[in-house]
Amino acid sequence: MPWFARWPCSAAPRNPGDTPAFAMTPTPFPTASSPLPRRHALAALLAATLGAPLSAPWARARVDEPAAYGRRDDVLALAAEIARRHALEPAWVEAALAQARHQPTVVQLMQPPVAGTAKNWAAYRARFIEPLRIRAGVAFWREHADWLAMAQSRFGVPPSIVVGIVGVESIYGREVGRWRVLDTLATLALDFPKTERRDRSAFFADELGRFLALCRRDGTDPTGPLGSFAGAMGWPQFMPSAIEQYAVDFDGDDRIDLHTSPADVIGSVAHYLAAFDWQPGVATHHAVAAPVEVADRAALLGPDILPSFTAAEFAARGARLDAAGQRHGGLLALVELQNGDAAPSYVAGTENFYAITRYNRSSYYAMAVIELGAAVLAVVEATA
Ligand SMILES: [Ca+2]
Repeated sequence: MPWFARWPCSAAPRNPGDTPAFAMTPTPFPTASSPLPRRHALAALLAATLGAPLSAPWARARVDEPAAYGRRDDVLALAAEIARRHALEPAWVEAALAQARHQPTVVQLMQPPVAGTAKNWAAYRARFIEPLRIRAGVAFWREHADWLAMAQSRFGVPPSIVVGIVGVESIYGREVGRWRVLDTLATLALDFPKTERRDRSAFFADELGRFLALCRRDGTDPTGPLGSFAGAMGWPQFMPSAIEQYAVDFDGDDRIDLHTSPADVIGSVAHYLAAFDWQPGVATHHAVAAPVEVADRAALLGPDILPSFTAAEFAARGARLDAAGQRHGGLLALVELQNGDAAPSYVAGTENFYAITRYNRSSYYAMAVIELGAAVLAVVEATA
């Protein structure tokens, strides 16, 4: 999916100093990623994610005025660091990075949004909750219903959420990105458009190292794999770190394939959410009328999307939850979705709303995932 919505996300780090989550990309907002604990060391990783199944898009790699990085001093220094960190042969890493090409368009895409750009949930929603994507989602659901059910059984994540994520990320594999991952990650590691408050070059340097390590292990030519302008790959648009930690071989063919195995895609997305504490059976959000008093509203909006208040605390601040929300046993977040010059929309996000934002740190993203999944489910149920 094209990166059209470039306003900053309204997501809050779980902890101060947290860097962003990662499966990013064609996802609407530039999210960074965090050095999260490695819960799973997976074998045979990119067997297909970076391997043969990517062959189709190979020849169509997008290139804008390419200029190979070659053997610049900073390139050599980065190569040495990556080789050391991942126990790779320095000469192999240097040779790989020497082939990386600076992509000016990628740098432009990473520029921060223009100050004052109004967020608009209604416009954002319309890009994702639309007939083409819903139809594709219905077809995906029907074709892979068994894997979706198995993922729910194994990880507790309902089909509608998995279907929503894969739809928003890549329209079920139709838009997986056409940039050489080597180029985009090298460009963002070496030439990130830095500002005083924003420099994610270290994040991309880390992803570049993980990408090269995966290529080396699987015998993949680093110039082969394609992805988004931010380096995310496959139907679920996983960054290299996410592939390392959360991708799973769900169909049991001994390789992980996020490009041609819908089963692996479904299992990997569900596993990702489960790893971020998805609570089976808990709603993603509840309807709420925000407090009328400005101070009360500001207090509830303070922690942003991090669930921080009980239903009773919502009530005490004058927020009116629906009946199910009033019975919610966990914590809630008052999520504000701006609508340009019109009045904002509000929902009470649960722990599961927050879990979706670990995929992409944006409440707008999470809401689009939820609503797309719900729209697809409605059609699936109505036409069963
Ligand atoms: Ca597999």
